Amino acid sequence: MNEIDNLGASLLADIAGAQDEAALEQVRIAALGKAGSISALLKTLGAMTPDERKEKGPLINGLRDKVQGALGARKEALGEAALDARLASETVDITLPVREGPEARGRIHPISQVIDEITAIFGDMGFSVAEGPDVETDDLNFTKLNFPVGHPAREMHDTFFFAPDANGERKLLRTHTSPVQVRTMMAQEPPIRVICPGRTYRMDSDQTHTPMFHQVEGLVIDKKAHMGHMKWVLEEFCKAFFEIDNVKMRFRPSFFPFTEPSVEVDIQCSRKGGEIRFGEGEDWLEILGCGMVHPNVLRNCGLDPDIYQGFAWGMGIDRIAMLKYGMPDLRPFFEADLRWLAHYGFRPLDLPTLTGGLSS
Ligand code: 2NL
Repeated sequence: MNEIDNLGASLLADIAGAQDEAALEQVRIAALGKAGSISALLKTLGAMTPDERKEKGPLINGLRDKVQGALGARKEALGEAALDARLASETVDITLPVREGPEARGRIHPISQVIDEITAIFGDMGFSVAEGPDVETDDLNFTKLNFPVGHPAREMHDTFFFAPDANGERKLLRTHTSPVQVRTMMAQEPPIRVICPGRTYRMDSDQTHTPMFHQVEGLVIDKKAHMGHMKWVLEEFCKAFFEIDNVKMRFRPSFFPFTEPSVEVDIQCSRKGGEIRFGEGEDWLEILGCGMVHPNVLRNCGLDPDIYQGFAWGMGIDRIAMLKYGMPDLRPFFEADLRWLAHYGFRPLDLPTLTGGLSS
């Protein structure tokens, strides 16, 4: 055996004996590194005679290739063995429940949830959603809606008015979302099908009233929209919202300045053991007010009452949220108590849809 064969045999033995990648790297450096044994052999080629080089060159280069190949193969084998060992030691228990990420831990406030539910229901009937400012003009909040001078809502002690501006105009916090519907009628041609959810304000505060609360109003304007359509729309809404197949509804004559005729609507319910259930029983619960849009309101909004007619309704979101989800007190709605929200809030990824279930 010559020197080259000896070196080869010893390096191959070292490679086979390396037990991990670090040990293998040491063998590689000792052979092929700057001061390695094969590198030293390669350097001797330069000083050889051409005949000598012709003989030794292929042997030395062959040795280098063989060692490089063996190093590569051993490295791959060690990598696979390391992975096998890791797989054997790190088992995953797939029966453990998945821990929630931060995006799943937040909660949707019941008011937002109920607005999303109402939007899903009326969206399915072809309604769009309109929003408007909380700070309104007296004209849009009252005058265009046929409120007479001296109506109680126009009293200083019932509504939050701002100080008069340079023109003497007093802005106010809207007392209902009707001004959004007024804006809609003034801005677009019928047919109109729109719902307007949002914050509203009245100077009122006790167990069942907060100065800021939420309303959703709806408006339909067309050439032949009539009270039969209104009853159907409201009945379909109540069934979908309270997630019941049938519900009796009672339409009682009432009065609003902006509708004629005006109606208050009750839905059938049972009150047993302090629990209220809809679509069964002999009791009634008032749920909303509605009516045919007053001709004066149509005219004030630039629509000809001899061509167009329609219906509108309004209801309190906070109130129907309390009724649907059995929340006894209105005040925690606006106290930002995370314990309350953890109990009554909704999961952010469970968006209400008619097909997927509104509140599942
Ligand atoms: C209630 C009653 C109601 C309306 C709101 C309305 C809006 C326009 C024209 C005519 Cl632009 N009407 N809205 C109509 C009837 C009743 O609300 O008890 N809300 C809590």
